[in-house]
This record gives sequence, structure tokens and C-alpha cells, in this order.
Amino acid sequence: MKQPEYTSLTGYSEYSEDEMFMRAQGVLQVLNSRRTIRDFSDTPVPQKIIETCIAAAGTAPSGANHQPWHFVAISNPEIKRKIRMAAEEEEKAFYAGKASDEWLDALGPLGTDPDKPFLETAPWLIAVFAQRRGGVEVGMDKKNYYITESVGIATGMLITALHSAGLGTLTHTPAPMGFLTDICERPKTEKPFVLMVVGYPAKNATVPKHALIKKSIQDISTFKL
Ligand code: IYR
Repeated sequence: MKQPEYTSLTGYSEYSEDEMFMRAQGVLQVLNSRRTIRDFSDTPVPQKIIETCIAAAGTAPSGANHQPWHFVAISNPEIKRKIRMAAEEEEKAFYAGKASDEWLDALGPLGTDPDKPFLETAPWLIAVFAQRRGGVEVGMDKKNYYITESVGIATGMLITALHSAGLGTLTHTPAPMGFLTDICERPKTEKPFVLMVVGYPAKNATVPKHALIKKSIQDISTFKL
């Protein structure tokens, strides 16, 4: 078994209690201003912004540090069109009867439907894949651990990075998402996890009021003192 080797912690900053509180409030304000967007502008976004946000997501903690994720960033109009066609086909089946009445009821206040024009309008789609096998370095073929947790955390960090950079996102999960494996030319050992739609919000973008209802700190937490 490989023995651990250690190096000094770098990059950590300690703050006074006051400053820590200010910083925490600042982060809350930034994250609380994020909204899921469904009306996107077609204004291009430079590749380096997307690349940097993916790099930020790639710093996420993961099971055994295997980093079991792969991000396919697509700006190519033909590939976006293929994804839209495939997603809309799945969504038509979903809204036309595959989804339970309870599920459709839950979606009612969001106003979603099978039309997904944003899959072509938005300048970038980022397909996130979860790797069943891998390892700490590319090309390894070891078992990965806590895959869903790891990729979920990385996706959260990706959303945070994109929002902080000034971009709008939609976390899209056409079900089933198998078509992404073929279109993105990824191996069968990877599972499509989520499709992020990324770009500037359209000038006249709206959000459903339903999305503004947030549970209070009392509702979402318990403190045992
Ligand atoms: N994938 C469908 C349905 C959908 C499901 C959930 I849960 C949402 O929060 C939103 C939509 C669609 O994209 O329309």
C-alpha cells in the first residue's frame, strides 16, 4: 500500500471574526442573487471564461481524490442542434405521459415544457459526465468512490463559478440523458450527470415567482449547542 507523504498547507487565509462574518454575508449575497435562467441571449462568451470556471469546478473534493468527472463544453451549433433535437424528443415523451401527475403538478409553477430553444440559443452547453472508473491520474482504471456526491459537489462549484463570473445558468436534466454519451463521444463507462446551459440572460429574461420561495435558515438547519 502506498504510504502518505505530506507538504505544508498553503493558500489558507485566517480572518478576524468580524471580517469572517462580513465575508460570509458577502458570499450569501452573491449566491442568493443567483437565479436559474431559461431565457438566454445568443451573445458569445469567450472560451477562456468557460475553461476557467471548469478549472474551478475541478478543484472540488472527491472520493479518494479520483476526480471522477469530465466536462464537455460545446459551442458548436451543429452539436447544440443535435442535443436540442434529442432532448426535446425525450421531453415530449416526458410531458405527454411518462411523468407522473404528481411530478407534472410539481413542475406546474415553473412553467417548463418540452420546447428547449435555449439549447441552441445559449452560447455554451456543458455536459457533465460521472466516471464509474478512473483514478487519481488520467488513464487509470481503478474503482471510483462517492461518484454522485463528488460530481454533485463539482457541479455546484461550477454553477457558483459561472454565476460569480457574471453568467446565467440552467441546470438541465433531460431524462434519460443517454444520448449525451453518443453526441459528446464519451466512453460507456461514463454516465451523463447533468447538462448545464450557460450564457448571458436575455434582456427580457423572466423567472418564475415559484423559484423565489426559499426556506428560512430555521427551516433548513438545526443547531445543537
Ligand atoms: N427535464 C424536464 C422536466 C423537469 C424536471 C424537473 I425535477 C425540473 O426541476 C425542471 C424540469 C424539463 O427540463 O423540462
